[in-house]
Amino acid sequence: MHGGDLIASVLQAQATRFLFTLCGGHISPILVGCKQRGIRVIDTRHEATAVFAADAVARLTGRPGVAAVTAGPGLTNTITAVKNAQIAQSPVVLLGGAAATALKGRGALQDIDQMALLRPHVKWAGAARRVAELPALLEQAFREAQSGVPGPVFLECPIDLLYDEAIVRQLYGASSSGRGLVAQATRLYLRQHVRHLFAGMSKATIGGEIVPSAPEPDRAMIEQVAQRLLRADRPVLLVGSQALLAAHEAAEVARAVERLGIPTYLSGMGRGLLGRDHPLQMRHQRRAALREADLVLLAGVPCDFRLDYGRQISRRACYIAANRSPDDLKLNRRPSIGVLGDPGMFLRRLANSIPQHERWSIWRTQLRARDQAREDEIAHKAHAPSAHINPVQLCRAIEDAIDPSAILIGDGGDFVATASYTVRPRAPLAWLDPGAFGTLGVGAGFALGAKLVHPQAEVWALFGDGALGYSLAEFDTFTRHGIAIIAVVGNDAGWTQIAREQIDMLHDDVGTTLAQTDYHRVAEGFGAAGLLVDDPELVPDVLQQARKLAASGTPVLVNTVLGKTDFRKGSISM
Ligand SMILES: Cc1ncc(C[n+]2csc(CCOP(=O)(O)OP(=O)(O)O)c2C)c(N)n1
Ligand SMILES: [Mg+2]
Repeated sequence: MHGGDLIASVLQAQATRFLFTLCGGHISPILVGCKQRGIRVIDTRHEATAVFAADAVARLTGRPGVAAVTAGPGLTNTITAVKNAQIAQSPVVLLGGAAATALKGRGALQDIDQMALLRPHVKWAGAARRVAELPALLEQAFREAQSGVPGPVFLECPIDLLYDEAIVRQLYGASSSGRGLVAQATRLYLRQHVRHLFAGMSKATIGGEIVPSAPEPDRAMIEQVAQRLLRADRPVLLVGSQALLAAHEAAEVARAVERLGIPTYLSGMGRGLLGRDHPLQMRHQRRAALREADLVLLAGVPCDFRLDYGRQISRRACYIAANRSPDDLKLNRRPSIGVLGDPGMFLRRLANSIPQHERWSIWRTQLRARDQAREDEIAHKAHAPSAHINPVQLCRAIEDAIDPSAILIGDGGDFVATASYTVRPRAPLAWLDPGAFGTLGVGAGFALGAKLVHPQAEVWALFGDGALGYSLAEFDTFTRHGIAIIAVVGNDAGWTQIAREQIDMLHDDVGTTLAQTDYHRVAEGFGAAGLLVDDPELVPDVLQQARKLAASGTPVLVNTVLGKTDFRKGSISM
């Protein structure tokens, strides 16, 4: 076994099913080793896509997703996706190739200080310097990625640790031919160096699957929360991504939220937790609900910009937070009760510690009425006249078209924000967006990861035309690997979310306009199916056609020509 095989064996022991990559000479043995062990190697057209895909696998399975990229530019290309995973607290294991150990700092191809590059963006970074270390370091990477507050990790794997000893000897021997004293000394040094690289191989062992247990919330504190909750008249619950980290327990978290009976808002990976229509779930007017609530419970949601840095919660309210991160627990605002631990587990235990009883029905009815009023307003907006397709109307057509199995992915500005208010995820973990980093460009990678994890599901990637630019070349990946996703592009010929504010405030659209490009034809060029729709009347039929094509195994891009609306007017995030 060479180092590439060792890595592949560890991945196999960790039940890794997919390795996302873009090839490079530095990592070839990892790719070949993985293929030989039945791990599906998916080669993408950009390293960021590989990491985004690994991130999606992690979010949907609750186990680390894995990507391997080559040294130097391969790694620098991943940074945005790695940072996105860090901010989203997603356990991604990134393997990076590197220059040969003896050639570091000597001008070798693509040799840069990779550890310094990655360290600020990962939870843990390790560099292997001997072949025998590879299994233990990779196992540590898996442990670190998942424990406590999960996040991406990085393991640097120099090329001379990945090939077998004979090849490495040859590699070093070949670079030191000559008879002089210096050449002989170099050869001796290198021989020693190679011996060191391969020392201790007999002791290298491969351990079993690592599944760290979730950090447990304190029982006494849960009891305290329960007592406080029972005294509340107008409680509101927010459930965010962190409550869904244990993906296989999503259904139990959903049952707990139902049992609690608190009016609930869902965000991030929490969206879809209660299915398409649940009387407890509110979708609109969250700000007003938070202002009026006398108790606010944040389960895996930090008080960041999305909650106006905590200012949305009334000063008079009892504010309770459950979070794995001690920093997020008191970010911008100290909770009345802060419970450190897994928020999903917290909700489950809390639900078991309050007696079943119908509560808060007047409050719930009040919020429900307001929610419905906003729904009616949106329905009204869908009928506003528009030169092309009205985005609200399109999103409502998507809402009508998608299958119960659908997984939705959002990558874009205004169009995706509109979709997030109108298209309802059908089940837990059926909506993926970048998270708090707001990264454009996640779409193709997320769709790739989602379709691989759930091959039977309909995967709908909703793209702004601007955001699509980052993902377009991956239609090649979808075609080559038979990843039959459905992409719907809201083509408003511009970076509208930015243009809207820029024009209003600075009276200039410079840098924010795009062309009404034939993206469907680009997808066709890559071997996918492309559909164009400009007529609102035809939208439902075209979406059905897209579903049929995808069901028959063809990836599809639906290019929808959008008109203007004022649906998103006034919304801005800072
Ligand atoms: C990587 C990255 N670059 C730039 C931005 C800033 N940004 C936020 S929304 C947006 C516009 C998105 O345009 P599009 O995808 O076409 O969606 P639209 O708003 O037009 O519906 C931009 C450029 C970002 N969030 N991420
Ligand atoms: Mg746009």
